[in-house]
Amino acid sequence: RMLHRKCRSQFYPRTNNTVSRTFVPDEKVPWDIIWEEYNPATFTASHINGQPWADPAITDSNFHPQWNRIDGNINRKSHMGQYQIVDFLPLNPLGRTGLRGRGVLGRWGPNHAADPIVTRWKRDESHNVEFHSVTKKPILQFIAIQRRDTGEWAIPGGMVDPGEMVTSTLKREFMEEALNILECGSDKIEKSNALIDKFFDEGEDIYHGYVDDPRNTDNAWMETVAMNFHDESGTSVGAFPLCAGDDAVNVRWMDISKELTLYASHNDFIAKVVAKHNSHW
Ligand code: RP5
Ligand code: MG
Ligand code: MG
Repeated sequence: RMLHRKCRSQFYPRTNNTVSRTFVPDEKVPWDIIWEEYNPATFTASHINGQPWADPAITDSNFHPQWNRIDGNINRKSHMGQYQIVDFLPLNPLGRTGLRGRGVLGRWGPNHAADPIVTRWKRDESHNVEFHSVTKKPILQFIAIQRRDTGEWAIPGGMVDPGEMVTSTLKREFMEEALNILECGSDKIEKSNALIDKFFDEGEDIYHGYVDDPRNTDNAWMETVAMNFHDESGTSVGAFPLCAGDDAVNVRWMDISKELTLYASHNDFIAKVVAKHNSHW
């Protein structure tokens, strides 16, 4: 069973260390372990109030969420199966996080994202694939962005808009965060629309489920669909100029190995891509 860790750090992110989580030891994470005195603080960031992407307060008399369902065009189903509702609030399927409320997340319950993992082989100046000196395996690279919120490197993922197809989110978030068409849109990319469409049509499923995101709480959590888009020859998207945009402050091709320390549980998704390609780790 998966054990979440990044959502049990001492302070809740983006609060200048003003919001503390109750310390939850590993063995007390599962809800079925009885912990009578467990009474964490409740925190929902005030800036999410009234945002079009956020749910109303749980006490709002006009709010009638359909838990565990497709609710209008909002997907309130979890990849992890049915989640419980306790005292009118969804319960994090992985267990305790030391904080109630929604934190900075918009939705009560699952918040759905998509993660495009764009890869190519690492090559030398003569365009030959590079092999690792110890493992003798070819080295894979993926497009990583540096997140504005925590400064950590991550897959350029983002939230699925209401009613949006996940396949569209994967492509849209990649274009926004790694290619920044609006500000850096080069000729090369503009002339490559059909190529980009085709590239994003041929993804491989990597993971769908819970993300160990530092923003998770007892009542709101991140889930994702991660897909791998691989440029085998390194001549299509693998040769595009990169430009950080939206919530990314930096973007680059990153060599893949087990030394990576990425945001949330992104390392685990990258490890699955490595297994598919039998590349260096
Ligand atoms: C992570 O947060 C997901 O895996 C995805 O990469 C990301 C989506 O949130 P934003 O980038 O929109 O903040 O949990
Ligand atoms: Mg984004
Ligand atoms: Mg993002």
